[in-house]
Amino acid sequence: MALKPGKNTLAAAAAAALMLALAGCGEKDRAASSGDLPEVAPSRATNTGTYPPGEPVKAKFNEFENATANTYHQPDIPKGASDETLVQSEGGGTTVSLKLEGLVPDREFGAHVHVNTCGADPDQAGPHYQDKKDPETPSVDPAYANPKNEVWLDFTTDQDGNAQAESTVDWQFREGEGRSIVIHATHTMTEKGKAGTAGERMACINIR
Ligand SMILES: [Cu+2]
Repeated sequence: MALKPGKNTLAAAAAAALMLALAGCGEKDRAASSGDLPEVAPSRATNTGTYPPGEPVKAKFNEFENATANTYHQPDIPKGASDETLVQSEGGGTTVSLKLEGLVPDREFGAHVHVNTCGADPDQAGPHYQDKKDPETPSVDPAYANPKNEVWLDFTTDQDGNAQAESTVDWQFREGEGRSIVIHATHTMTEKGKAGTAGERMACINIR
Protein backbone atom coordinates (compact mmCIF):
# COMPACT_ATOMS: atom_id res chain seq x y z
CA MET A 1 0.00 0.00 0.00
CA ALA A 2 1.44 3.34 -1.05
CA LEU A 3 1.55 6.05 1.59
CA LYS A 4 -0.28 9.24 0.82
CA PRO A 5 1.66 12.29 1.86
CA GLY A 6 -0.17 13.59 4.90
CA LYS A 7 0.35 14.72 8.45
CA ASN A 8 1.54 11.31 9.67
CA THR A 9 4.06 10.95 6.86
CA LEU A 10 5.42 14.42 7.54
CA ALA A 11 5.65 13.67 11.24
CA ALA A 12 7.47 10.44 10.44
CA ALA A 13 9.83 12.27 8.11
CA ALA A 14 10.51 14.88 10.79
CA ALA A 15 11.15 12.13 13.32
CA ALA A 16 13.50 10.38 10.91
CA ALA A 17 15.37 13.63 10.31
CA LEU A 18 15.67 14.15 14.05
CA MET A 19 16.98 10.60 14.49
CA LEU A 20 19.55 11.24 11.79
CA ALA A 21 20.60 14.46 13.45
CA LEU A 22 20.95 12.69 16.80
CA ALA A 23 22.87 9.83 15.23
CA GLY A 24 25.08 12.43 13.59
CA CYS A 25 25.90 13.99 16.97
CA GLY A 26 26.72 10.59 18.42
CA GLU A 27 29.01 9.93 15.52
CA LYS A 28 30.80 13.19 16.10
CA ASP A 29 31.26 12.46 19.83
CA ARG A 30 32.66 9.07 19.01
CA ALA A 31 35.06 10.56 16.49
CA ALA A 32 36.14 13.15 19.02
CA SER A 33 36.90 10.48 21.59
CA SER A 34 38.87 8.25 19.26
CA GLY A 35 40.50 10.48 16.69
CA ASP A 36 42.00 13.88 16.53
CA LEU A 37 41.35 15.26 19.98
CA PRO A 38 41.19 18.86 21.03
CA GLU A 39 43.56 19.57 23.91
CA VAL A 40 40.64 19.65 26.29
CA ALA A 41 37.85 17.24 25.44
CA PRO A 42 34.87 19.47 26.25
CA SER A 43 32.25 16.80 26.89
CA ARG A 44 34.44 15.17 29.51
CA ALA A 45 36.03 18.31 30.85
CA THR A 46 33.77 18.69 33.84
CA ASN A 47 34.32 15.27 35.40
CA THR A 48 30.61 14.62 35.73
CA GLY A 49 30.96 10.88 35.49
CA THR A 50 29.86 10.69 31.86
CA TYR A 51 32.47 8.14 30.85
CA PRO A 52 30.79 5.31 28.96
CA PRO A 53 31.23 2.09 30.97
CA GLY A 54 32.91 -0.69 29.03
CA GLU A 55 34.07 1.61 26.23
CA PRO A 56 37.66 2.76 25.67
CA VAL A 57 38.34 6.45 26.33
CA LYS A 58 41.19 8.16 24.52
CA ALA A 59 42.70 11.45 25.61
CA LYS A 60 45.82 13.54 25.30
CA PHE A 61 47.74 14.74 28.33
CA ASN A 62 47.69 18.43 29.01
CA GLU A 63 48.23 20.81 31.86
CA PHE A 64 44.69 21.94 32.47
CA GLU A 65 42.78 21.17 35.61
CA ASN A 66 39.65 19.90 33.90
CA ALA A 67 41.21 17.72 31.24
CA THR A 68 40.61 13.97 31.07
CA ALA A 69 44.37 13.40 31.28
CA ASN A 70 46.54 15.79 33.28
CA THR A 71 50.32 15.92 33.37
CA TYR A 72 52.11 17.38 36.37
CA HIS A 73 55.56 16.44 35.13
CA GLN A 74 56.93 17.39 31.76
CA PRO A 75 58.92 16.23 29.92
CA ASP A 76 58.57 12.68 31.30
CA ILE A 77 54.86 12.78 30.53
CA PRO A 78 54.71 15.49 27.88
CA LYS A 79 51.72 17.52 26.95
CA GLY A 80 50.31 15.83 23.83
CA ALA A 81 51.25 12.29 24.86
CA SER A 82 48.19 10.09 24.58
CA ASP A 83 46.43 7.54 26.71
CA GLU A 84 43.61 5.07 26.29
CA THR A 85 41.77 3.60 29.26
CA LEU A 86 39.14 0.92 29.50
CA VAL A 87 37.18 -0.17 32.57
CA GLN A 88 35.20 -3.38 32.13
CA SER A 89 33.00 -5.08 34.71
CA GLU A 90 32.18 -8.71 34.21
CA GLY A 91 30.95 -11.49 36.48
CA GLY A 92 31.45 -9.44 39.63
CA GLY A 93 35.02 -8.57 38.69
CA THR A 94 36.67 -5.58 37.05
CA THR A 95 39.43 -5.22 34.47
CA VAL A 96 41.19 -1.87 34.03
CA SER A 97 43.43 -1.38 30.99
CA LEU A 98 45.84 1.47 30.32
CA LYS A 99 47.70 2.24 27.07
CA LEU A 100 50.16 5.10 26.73
CA GLU A 101 52.02 6.67 23.83
CA GLY A 102 54.66 9.36 23.67
CA LEU A 103 56.10 9.28 27.18
CA VAL A 104 59.82 9.38 27.94
CA PRO A 105 61.40 6.11 26.66
CA ASP A 106 62.73 3.25 28.80
CA ARG A 107 61.43 4.46 32.13
CA GLU A 108 59.60 2.76 34.98
CA PHE A 109 56.40 4.26 36.33
CA GLY A 110 53.91 3.21 38.99
CA ALA A 111 50.17 3.55 38.44
CA HIS A 112 47.04 2.85 40.46
CA VAL A 113 43.35 3.59 40.52
CA HIS A 114 42.68 6.36 43.05
CA VAL A 115 39.46 7.34 44.78
CA ASN A 116 38.69 10.81 43.40
CA THR A 117 38.85 12.64 40.08
CA CYS A 118 41.99 14.53 39.03
CA GLY A 119 42.64 18.16 39.82
CA ALA A 120 45.26 20.84 39.27
CA ASP A 121 46.62 19.70 42.63
CA PRO A 122 47.87 16.11 42.21
CA ASP A 123 46.65 15.29 45.73
CA GLN A 124 43.05 15.88 44.73
CA ALA A 125 42.80 12.31 43.40
CA GLY A 126 42.98 11.16 47.02
CA PRO A 127 44.28 7.78 48.19
CA HIS A 128 44.27 4.48 46.33
CA TYR A 129 40.90 2.89 45.84
CA GLN A 130 40.71 -0.14 48.15
CA ASP A 131 38.06 -2.85 48.07
CA LYS A 132 38.53 -3.45 51.81
CA LYS A 133 39.47 -0.12 53.34
CA ASP A 134 42.50 0.00 55.62
CA PRO A 135 41.41 1.54 58.95
CA GLU A 136 44.86 3.21 59.09
CA THR A 137 45.79 6.12 56.81
CA PRO A 138 47.93 6.46 54.87
CA SER A 139 47.60 2.79 54.00
CA VAL A 140 51.08 1.22 53.84
CA ASP A 141 50.13 -2.20 55.22
CA PRO A 142 50.56 -4.95 52.62
CA ALA A 143 47.40 -6.61 54.00
CA TYR A 144 45.45 -3.74 52.38
CA ALA A 145 47.92 -2.04 50.02
CA ASN A 146 48.32 -4.89 47.55
CA PRO A 147 47.32 -5.49 43.92
CA LYS A 148 44.34 -7.71 44.83
CA ASN A 149 42.73 -5.11 47.11
CA GLU A 150 43.76 -2.16 44.90
CA VAL A 151 44.21 -1.75 41.13
CA TRP A 152 47.91 -1.52 40.25
CA LEU A 153 48.94 -0.68 36.69
CA ASP A 154 52.73 -0.27 36.90
CA PHE A 155 54.49 -0.13 33.55
CA THR A 156 57.83 0.48 31.86
CA THR A 157 57.91 2.47 28.63
CA ASP A 158 59.61 0.93 25.61
CA GLN A 159 62.22 2.64 23.44
CA ASP A 160 59.46 4.63 21.73
CA GLY A 161 57.91 5.81 25.00
CA ASN A 162 54.90 3.51 24.70
CA ALA A 163 53.50 1.14 27.32
CA GLN A 164 50.47 -0.77 28.38
CA ALA A 165 49.20 -2.34 31.57
CA GLU A 166 46.14 -4.25 32.65
CA SER A 167 44.80 -5.43 35.99
CA THR A 168 41.87 -7.67 36.86
CA VAL A 169 40.38 -7.80 40.35
CA ASP A 170 37.48 -9.89 41.63
CA TRP A 171 35.36 -6.97 42.83
CA GLN A 172 33.65 -3.89 41.39
CA PHE A 173 34.13 -0.21 42.24
CA ARG A 174 31.69 1.38 44.67
CA GLU A 175 29.50 4.06 43.13
CA GLY A 176 31.30 7.40 42.86
CA GLU A 177 34.75 6.04 43.78
CA GLY A 178 37.71 4.72 41.81
CA ARG A 179 37.51 7.63 39.43
CA SER A 180 41.10 8.14 38.27
CA ILE A 181 44.42 6.51 37.44
CA VAL A 182 47.43 8.28 38.95
CA ILE A 183 50.85 7.71 37.35
CA HIS A 184 53.78 7.84 39.79
CA ALA A 185 57.54 8.28 39.52
CA THR A 186 58.58 4.70 40.45
CA HIS A 187 57.27 1.16 40.43
CA THR A 188 55.06 0.39 43.43
CA MET A 189 56.68 -0.77 46.66
CA THR A 190 55.35 -3.81 48.50
CA GLU A 191 57.19 -3.98 51.84
CA LYS A 192 55.48 -3.21 55.15
CA GLY A 193 55.50 0.50 55.94
CA LYS A 194 55.89 1.44 52.26
CA ALA A 195 53.41 -0.83 50.50
CA GLY A 196 51.48 0.91 47.76
CA THR A 197 53.79 3.92 47.60
CA ALA A 198 55.41 4.81 44.28
CA GLY A 199 56.80 8.30 44.65
CA GLU A 200 55.70 11.58 43.20
CA ARG A 201 52.39 11.89 41.33
CA MET A 202 53.33 12.68 37.73
CA ALA A 203 50.01 12.49 35.91
CA CYS A 204 46.35 11.71 36.45
CA ILE A 205 43.70 10.31 34.11
CA ASN A 206 39.99 10.48 34.85
CA ILE A 207 38.36 7.12 34.15
CA ARG A 208 34.84 7.15 35.55
CU1 LIG B 1 48.82 5.80 43.25
